[in-house]
Amino acid sequence: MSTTSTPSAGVGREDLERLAAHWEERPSLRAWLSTVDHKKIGRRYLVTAGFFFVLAGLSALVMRTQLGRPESGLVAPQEYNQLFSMHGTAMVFLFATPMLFGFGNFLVPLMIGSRDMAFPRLNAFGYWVFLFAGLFMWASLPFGAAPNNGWFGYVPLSDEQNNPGLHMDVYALGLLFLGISTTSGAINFIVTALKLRAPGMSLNRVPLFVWAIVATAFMVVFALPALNADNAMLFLDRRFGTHFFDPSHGGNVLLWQHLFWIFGHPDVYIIVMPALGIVSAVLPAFTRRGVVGYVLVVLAIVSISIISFGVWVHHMFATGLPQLSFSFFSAASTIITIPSGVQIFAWLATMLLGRLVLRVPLLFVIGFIVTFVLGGFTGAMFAVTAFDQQTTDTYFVVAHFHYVLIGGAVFPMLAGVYYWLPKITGRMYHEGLARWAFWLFFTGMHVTFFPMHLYGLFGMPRRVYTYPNIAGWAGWNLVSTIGSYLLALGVLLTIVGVVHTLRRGRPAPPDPWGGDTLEWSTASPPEPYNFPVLPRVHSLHPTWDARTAESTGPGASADRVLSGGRRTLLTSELDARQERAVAMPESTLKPLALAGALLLGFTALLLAWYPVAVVAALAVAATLAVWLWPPRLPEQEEVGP
Ligand code: HEM
Ligand SMILES: [Cu+2]
Repeated sequence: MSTTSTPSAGVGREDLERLAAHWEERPSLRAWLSTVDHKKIGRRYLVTAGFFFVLAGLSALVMRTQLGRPESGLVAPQEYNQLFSMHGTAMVFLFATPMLFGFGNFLVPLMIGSRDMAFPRLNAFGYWVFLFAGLFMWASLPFGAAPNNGWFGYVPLSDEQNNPGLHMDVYALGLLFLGISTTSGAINFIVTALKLRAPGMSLNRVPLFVWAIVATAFMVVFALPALNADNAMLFLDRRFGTHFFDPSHGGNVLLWQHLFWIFGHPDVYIIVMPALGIVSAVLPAFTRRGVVGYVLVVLAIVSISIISFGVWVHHMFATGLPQLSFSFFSAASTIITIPSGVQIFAWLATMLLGRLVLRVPLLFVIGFIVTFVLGGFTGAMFAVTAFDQQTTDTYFVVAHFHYVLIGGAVFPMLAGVYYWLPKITGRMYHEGLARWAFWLFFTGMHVTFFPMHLYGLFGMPRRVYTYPNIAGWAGWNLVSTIGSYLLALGVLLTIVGVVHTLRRGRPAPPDPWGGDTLEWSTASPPEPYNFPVLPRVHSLHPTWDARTAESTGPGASADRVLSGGRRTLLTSELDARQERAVAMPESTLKPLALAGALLLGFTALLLAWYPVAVVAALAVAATLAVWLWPPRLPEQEEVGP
């Protein structure tokens, strides 16, 4: 049953034609470069982040091939440094966060019953900046100038004396550039979720995925400035002779670590939280019931986002900070497992009380729970300072955080990919291929990373390009390497599956799984305007609620069709009472131009072409002025409450 493409009493054929005329874009190069449609931007984020994942994964395969045998000579030490640094940096900054932003961009407006994000042009800008910053960083690798001091870039190893060349300038400038994208995306999510929810979607009816995205966006807004400050100071120290991190001139080395981890620990949750939101979105469709304990899960999400700011020192237990502070941060790190546990128990209860439909998205959710819980155990072990002292900078840590990051982010993302593929592409995926991909990925993951706990405990340090032939290290390292190829095969099959879906998949109905959130009440793929009639929401599960169909079908009020322009509805923040209709922007090339001017500026800074940097700064200012010039406002369309 499609509630969207057939005209009904509330929305006539004429309305549909006008909606299409306002929102549709005829395919052309210009349209492609200037679109502000959240669905297209969301898809681009997913594809681009996926591409960076493949590059970072290939770097990992080279590392694993090098480490498969002792004293192997495949890569030189300097190359190895760049490989693990680009791998970690790209996985965290260019894959995990943008991938989740991709899901958020595609889904948040659909889930809350809106026609677009609150700031569609800012959204397009965020994508272009992400693409350019990603290319900016990856382009350094073929020149042998890629970041080479790990994803956390500690000084003094990153300073000018110890690390000449462009490596750490690429790191500092690349992350500053990228931060512009992440920040604008986060602000957009916050305003969208607060102001554009469908009438009736009061805070206690907001889907858990949207809660997770909003909490994440708040964490980004508060955490990212610390990283930006760190990188700005690093660049100034390296290029312009300041001494923020130089103790011989009154600077402080630990300042880098504090600022980095004030950002870095919340960042773990910035990566994992929306992924957990995906789990809460996927489960209802495959258990045939809502997630148990909605209010508790929301409280868990909110409290994690706050507590995560209070535990950063647990990444610094091996520094000489005062013992008392260790006790405090050790306790806080233990406490944060409680809200995480609440969510896990809510999902387990949902699965126990529901009727399981064992399709591929649910398989990935189960894979996630198994892997993530194991990663959580080892994490709790680090909260004990004495244990941490023994294992820091060994492969035990590498094992732990891959269990958390792959378990907590990649498994849920793959669940999300298969779950929403019919909605995004309008076609069904091949179940058999998908199952093979799951089993290869799951087996490969554990074969690769479980042995790392062992050789980590046997003392093998991380970030070494090779090692002597020591019993217990060599054998297990070979196992890890074989596992990483299985894992890569799983990723390859996923890509094959997506291509197969696009080429050969059967056409998907609007709601193939029986999902509960509003995106399933739109066509697959959704019309450019998302909803012919903006829905009115009466419960937490609007698609399961017959009253939603009534309020978008025959007899729906005409003031929620809004076909007189690119329009959507504004509602109040808490109880989502209808306020008024707002005009949404047309497509435009300005976001691309602004991002391009920034790319020129950052490249000029990197290569020390300072006059060009000044020109780029002027271009940025000019583009901003044109962009922000007050438009002539169209008359506002009045709507009743
Ligand atoms: C897809 C399979 C993956 C493989 C085979 C893999 C392999 C590796 C290896 C071998 C290292 C250790 C380098 C060293 O210490 O010498 C490493 C480091 C790292 N990996 Fe992965 N990884 C994978 C996926 C991921 C994902 C999905 C993420 C994050 C979302 C990630 C984040 C990191 C980080 C942050 C580091 C630390 C880099 C540093 O030491 O600064 N990895 N990985
Ligand atoms: Cu942490």
